[in-house]
Amino acid sequence: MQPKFSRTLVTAALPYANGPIHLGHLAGAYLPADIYVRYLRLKGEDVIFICGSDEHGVPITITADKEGVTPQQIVDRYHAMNKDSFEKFGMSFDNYSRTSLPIHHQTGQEFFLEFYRQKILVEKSEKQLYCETDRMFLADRYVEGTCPVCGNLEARGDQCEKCGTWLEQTQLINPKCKICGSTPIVRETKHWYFPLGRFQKRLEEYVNSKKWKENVRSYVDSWLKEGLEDRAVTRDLHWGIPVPLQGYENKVLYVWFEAVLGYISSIRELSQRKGEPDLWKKYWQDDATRYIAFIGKDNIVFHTLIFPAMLMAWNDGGKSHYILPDAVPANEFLNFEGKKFSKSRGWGIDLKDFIDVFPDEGRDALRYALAVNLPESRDSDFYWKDFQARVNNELADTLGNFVNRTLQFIQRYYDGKVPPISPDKGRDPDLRRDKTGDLDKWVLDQMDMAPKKVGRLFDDFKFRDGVVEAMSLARSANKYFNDSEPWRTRKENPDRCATTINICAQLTRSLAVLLSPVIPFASDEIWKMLGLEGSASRVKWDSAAEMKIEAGKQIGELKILFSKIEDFVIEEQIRKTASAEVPAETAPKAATAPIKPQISVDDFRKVDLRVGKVLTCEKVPKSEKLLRLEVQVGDEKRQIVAGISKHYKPEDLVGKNIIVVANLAPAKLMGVESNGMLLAASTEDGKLTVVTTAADIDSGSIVK
Ligand code: B3M
Ligand code: ZN
Repeated sequence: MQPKFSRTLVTAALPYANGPIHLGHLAGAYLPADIYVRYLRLKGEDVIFICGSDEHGVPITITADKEGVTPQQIVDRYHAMNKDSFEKFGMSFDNYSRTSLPIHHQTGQEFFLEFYRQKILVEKSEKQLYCETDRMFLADRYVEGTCPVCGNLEARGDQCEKCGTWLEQTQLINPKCKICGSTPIVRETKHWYFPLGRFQKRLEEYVNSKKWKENVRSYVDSWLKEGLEDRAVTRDLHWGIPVPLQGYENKVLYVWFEAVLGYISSIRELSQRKGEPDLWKKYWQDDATRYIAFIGKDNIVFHTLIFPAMLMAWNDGGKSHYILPDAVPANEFLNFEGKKFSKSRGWGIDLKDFIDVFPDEGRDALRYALAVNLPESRDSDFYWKDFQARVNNELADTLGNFVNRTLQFIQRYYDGKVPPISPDKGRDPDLRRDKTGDLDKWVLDQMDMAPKKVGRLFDDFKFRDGVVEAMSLARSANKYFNDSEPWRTRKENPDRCATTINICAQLTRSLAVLLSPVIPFASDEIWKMLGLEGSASRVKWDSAAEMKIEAGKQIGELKILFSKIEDFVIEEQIRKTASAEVPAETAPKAATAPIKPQISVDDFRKVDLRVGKVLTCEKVPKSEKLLRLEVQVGDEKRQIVAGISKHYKPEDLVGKNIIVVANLAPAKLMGVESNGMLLAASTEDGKLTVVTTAADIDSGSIVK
């Protein structure tokens, strides 16, 4: 199918340069992107692969504060480390840039000023927490306090991780500055907002005009259904791209506004390095280019709604015209040994540590084990035992074994030269087996179909299935070798044997091409062992269907492609993983949260606790944690939102007498007003029960 595009721009999410890249990152965006780009290059397509470090934002400054160094030192360390890890694992970027570069600052400011010139930005003043000790406005992650919904003492300024409530930092009870621990004051501050809501209609048309993966489309639809709200594009931070406006000297562009523009600045940087300063326009400003953005699921809204809206807004200005993403094949999450990766809890393994344990062929081994288990439509899991099985049973015993038997046979019995095919005389006298050479035909038909079948799956971003399809040719090749019994025909029917081994050499080459997007290093090893020039990743994809190896071809030096992973090696990794985090069942019983500072009875009397009868209860749309209750409190009816849907089915709460904090200031949670708070008891390890009256009593009764 001829693509209607003449070139493809592929980007992969810019990872924050505040920590090492781990397996989950590879599986989330980078490996699928690299497999796809390598495949397109094999198809002879004009493709450019762009990425870089995301070096601004609060994740960076928090890490810097924690280590007592500057943000620049953090990003310098992790940019270099991650660039090196990506290179080691064969991420074949055409450019891996970084957003602290001047060229990115210029790009971010250019877009901001264009929107400012168009007068589409909205300036809003808002209340924000300001720390007088650190003399700075506190970004959400710099604030911690009690969640007004579930009482979690460590709720962050933007969200309570315990009940999932999205918060305004001024809603936190008893907020604390996370840098110095002091109590911040509320101060007015001004920020510029991008009017995302104004693009809702056009974004709906854009979304409806593209093909999305199921997991992406449902997420986007829920955001559109909720209604798009204005998005802040400036922040009170010192680290980032300065806002190029008078009176905004102490503010920077919001990281999520400028990071996506890193895909543009990265190509501009590459263009300058190549001495073709306008090269980037061929990719970003030409409708003949198809743009595909590979990301993890937590970046979907930024790449399917916010970035397209920004590009639409730029295009409205008429200065030039950017293309929009044609596809955003976001993956779900990869878990590690059954749990989420967690840097803070040391749960997972970084690429740089992995390569220390599994050097050389470990790179392909990991690429392969992740590729056949990518979280393409749902979260998936990396288990050490599964990794060992994939390497030992598939890479070593299936692929490696076939390649080795074929080449060993050529070396030992044909003086290292690929023997000729003799179709007429090369028939097996035992026609029962081979009346029309159907054993050869059987395997050659599969070889003929393989690039089409695997290619179709890769075209649809179904990399797992594509790799499985390529490996099924390796399984058929092994069956062909076994059933042809060259060790027997070598004596009884040398022409037959020669035909078999020639076909096996062709299959070996075909597998090297089909698998080179996934295991590029091993594919090149096979290429070298076949005595072929160049690289398996630089030939034509469709040539995997052809018998390209000439009879008489001298093969190269042989080596074992994949050595098996011993049990003790894996057991050691499992032990290290287990010790990284004491399993909950053996952890010392979580001590209850420390008792808060003493208060007087007068303080307590300020809180008005009442009995409330639950009349109705339902889930809050788009939230995994919130329930909306209608509660009778005396003669008034109230709406209360609570982060307890993980613990209760709505119908179980109807009719219950709960305890309500009746004089708490109303709060808006996920867009739903909560007029009061219900009391619930919870433990550190996540158990929760709602407090109710032991016997029936009138609603509105005072609790003291
Ligand atoms: N750095 C979030 C992340 O690392 C963000 C991605 C930016 S892509 C422009 O997941
Ligand atoms: Zn909470």
